[in-house]
Order: sequence, then structure tokens, then C-alpha cells
Amino acid sequence: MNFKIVADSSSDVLSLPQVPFASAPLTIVAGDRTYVDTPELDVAGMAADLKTHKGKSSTACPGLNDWLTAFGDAESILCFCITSGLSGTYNAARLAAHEYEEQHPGRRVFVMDTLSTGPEMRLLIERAEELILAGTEFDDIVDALNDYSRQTHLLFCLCSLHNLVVNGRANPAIGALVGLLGIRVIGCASEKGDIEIVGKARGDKKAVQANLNAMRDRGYSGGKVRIDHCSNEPAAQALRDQILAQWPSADVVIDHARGLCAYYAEEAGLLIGFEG
Ligand code: X90
Repeated sequence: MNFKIVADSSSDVLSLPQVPFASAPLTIVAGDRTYVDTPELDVAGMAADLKTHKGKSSTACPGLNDWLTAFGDAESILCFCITSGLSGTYNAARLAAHEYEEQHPGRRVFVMDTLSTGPEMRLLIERAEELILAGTEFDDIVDALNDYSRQTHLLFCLCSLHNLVVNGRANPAIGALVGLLGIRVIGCASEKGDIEIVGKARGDKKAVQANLNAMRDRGYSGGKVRIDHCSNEPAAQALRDQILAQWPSADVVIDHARGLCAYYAEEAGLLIGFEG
């Protein structure tokens, strides 16, 4: 069976080593500028533009045709979407999958509402890749991914919730938690796939400790961790160092947030996907 893995651009995955992969871009709109979250997007340049942009900005999910383009010509497709609790991406992908299966009888698309985003999506995608390479059947892959997703988690540690609040993705009351210099808000993807606040921390050192505690509370005990940062490699490395100090064989990988996650997680934000 010829498999393809497809995800929206909030997964921060650009390519996979051994299985065909395509991403469907979300877009970020600020005034008359549109940033399409493709692998070519200059994320740092976008962040710099947004800093000087005074008016409103917003985002939009991939449309049906973006998804059909990403599906390409594959027989068996595993498609990973940002939580339906915060985006129309999953709905658009479902419509596209329905159309694709109708146009190509015999082909199959599994569309997963990951109830999460960023590095938790990456964990699911990596697992999908392993299962495909092991020769697993389509339906067994779907079952295994559904099981695995009960074991994966997403935490975030942000210095600003401004873009989440103005775009109606986070409660304004929690936006007011930040704003003070050096305060980071720590939150997680809830079981329903929306934003849940876990706590706050003042300063980088305390934030690392709070992240580690939140991971432990969710059952982390030395498994995989994927950290995506918004121009904040030092914070990501500090967290990795602490994880490795306690679990020396932990598999921790640091990467850059791409456009959509960088827009919402904002400068210095961290997203942490891990196995519980
Ligand atoms: O459809 C659209 O326009 C996209 C809307 C996406 C809104 C949320 C993106 C969040 C990105 C920030 C913190 C992670 C929270 C995840 C909770 C499930 C990253």
C-alpha cells in the first residue's frame, strides 16, 4: 500500500525521512499582508513585521483544495489536524477526505482530530511513520494512533497570550495573567482539545521547574519529548538539560515553531509535546 502522511502546518513538521509527507498551510493575516505557513515562510521575518504592525491580525485554516493538493495521489493517507476545538482545519480536512474517497474509490483517508497542535502532533506523526515502516495495516495503524494519543500530552509556556485572546482562542481573563515582566503562563491542551491553564511562573528558572512538574504530573517518566520554541533556544535547552539530568536516556528533540505556532505562542514561547 502506498502511504502518505499529511498534516496541517501547525504540526511544525516540514518533512519526514522515510515516508512521503505533505503539509497543508494555515495562513496568518496582518493588514494587507498574508503569510502562508509553507516551508519557505520566513518565520523570524514575519514575527519582526508583526511587532511593528499596529492593527488587527488573524489566522485562517487550510481550505478544501489545500488539503486535496496535500493528499496528492496517494492510496492510503493518514491526515493529522490541529484541535477542532480551536480551528476549522479538521472540518475542512474531513470534507476533503470525503471528496477524495468519492473521486478515487478504494483509496482511504484517516483524518485525526489530534485535540492538540505542534509537537504533540509531531509525536503522533512519528508514531505513524514507524507503524507504516513496520508494515502495519491501515485499520491497525488507526487503532494504534488512537491508543497512543491517550498517552501523549501538550504543554505550553508563553510570555503573552495576546494573539490567542484577541482571536477568541483563549479566555480574556487568562490573558490578564501575563503582562507583568518575566511572567510565563503554563498551560496544556485539555482532554477536549482546548486551552487549560496550569499555572504561572516568574523567570526562566522557575518556568523550567514548573514545566517539569507539569510533565511529571501528567505521568512523564523518561519517554519522548519534542520541544518547539519561538526564537528561544536557551529556554528549550534549559528544559532539555533538566529532563536529561533526571532521565539520562530520554529522547528529547528541539525544533523551531513554524508560522502558525509562532504567531500564537509569540516571542519566546515554548510548546512541549511528551509521552505520559
Ligand atoms: O483556524 C485557525 O485560524 C487556527 C487557529 C489556531 C488557534 C490556536 C493555535 C495555538 C498554537 C499556542 C498554544 C497551544 C494551545 C493548544 C491547546 C490545544 C499554540
